[in-house]
Amino acid sequence: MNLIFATHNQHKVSELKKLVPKSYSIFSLKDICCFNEIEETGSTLEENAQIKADYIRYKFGLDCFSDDSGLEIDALNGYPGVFSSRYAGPKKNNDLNIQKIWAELKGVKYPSASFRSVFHLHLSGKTYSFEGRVNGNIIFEKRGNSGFGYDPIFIPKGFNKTFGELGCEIKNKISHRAKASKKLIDLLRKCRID
Ligand code: ITT
Repeated sequence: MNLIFATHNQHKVSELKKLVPKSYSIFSLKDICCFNEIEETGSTLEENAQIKADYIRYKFGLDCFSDDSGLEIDALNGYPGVFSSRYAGPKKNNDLNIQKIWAELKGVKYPSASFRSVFHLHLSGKTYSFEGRVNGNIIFEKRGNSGFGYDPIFIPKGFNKTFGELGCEIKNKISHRAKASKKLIDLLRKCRID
């Protein structure tokens, strides 16, 4: 089955390709020649996930799913959350985002946080939403080169290495995106689409 993933983020695409069974083919926005920036005007992950999936459904007439995700830090009242990609400004600079988080967390010992991912799916005239979450802690140095975004500063609960150090095989067993993907695949299977 072909699945259109309404994202421009190639890291998300490569994770999804490893997360879904081989019988599913994932196509990104680039693959369908959609290069438009979809404005994320929502105030929650749920709203932005819906905005991205709706854009493709109604502009291109295609079923698809989207993922809006973010890092929610308890000591920052859930920020950067929905602003995770552009926390330090609209240029979406990952290094600056991390620097800003460290500055705001100054003095907080081993801050707790979670990654949360919300998927929005359009399928045969119906819509569905799935959530995945992984809890952990933030560290004040970058460790590991695997993954993307905040992976080098996030240690998932039960581990002593960051997602950046653990690599995609372990991340894909426990991550927020892995949990949301599992719910997506379960639903597609229930609808007997595979
Ligand atoms: P699309 O909107 O095109 O999907 P995006 O990167 O802008 O791509 P989001 O709006 O969902 O995606 O922003 C999510 C940001 O949260 C992302 O850019 C990372 O900074 C961070 N993030 C989300 N999931 C992550 C993960 O698994 N590991 C590290 N950082 C992550």
